[in-house]
Amino acid sequence: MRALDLLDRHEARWQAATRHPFLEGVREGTLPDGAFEAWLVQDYLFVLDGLGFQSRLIPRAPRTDQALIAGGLVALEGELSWFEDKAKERELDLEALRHPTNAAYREFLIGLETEPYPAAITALWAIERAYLEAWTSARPGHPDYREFVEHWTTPDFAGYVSGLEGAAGAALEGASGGERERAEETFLAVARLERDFWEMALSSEGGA
Ligand code: MP5
Repeated sequence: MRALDLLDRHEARWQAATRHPFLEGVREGTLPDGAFEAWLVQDYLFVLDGLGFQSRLIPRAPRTDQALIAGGLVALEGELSWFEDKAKERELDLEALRHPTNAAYREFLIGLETEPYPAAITALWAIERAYLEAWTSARPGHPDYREFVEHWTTPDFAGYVSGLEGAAGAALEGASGGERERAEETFLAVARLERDFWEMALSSEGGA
């Protein structure tokens, strides 16, 4: 099973994760008041949780994948500072509570630590690929949000996602049947959590 096969096998659920009225609102500038701010604050907290997940993945990754994941980790740390700047510009308080949807995503990330490596790297690829596709669908983005659209659609970011695709593909190639099943389940969980994250933001209950 290649990582890309998962996208074909679960096309409808992947679409729901990466095409959403929230993203149309980003493109058209028609988001309800507070929705973008709710997303921004919650996503900052998500990235903090991602930093933990990704740092714990490095020691158990094969040597061939460690530089890729470590590079992603450094980028995540830079992204946190970027979020802090953006929050300041918009006068948003990042000391918010996690919305239950975000808390569920955090629990999922923590649970990945006990999943086999092929499932964990498939999940990381799916998380990043979801954002690449989602923000691409919002291109070029309303001027109020354009820099966010650009952030997750750069050639560098697309290159990182394809590096993860290669790593996930190689891990799945050598995986047992049981490990592949776990990878497919984690992929589906990412699709569901990503869709729920947009729903959370659009309902503006993100705690901003
Ligand atoms: C990403 C994110 C992308 N920031 N938020 C969610 C809910 N899903 C995926 O991850 P990164 O590490 O910010 O590129």
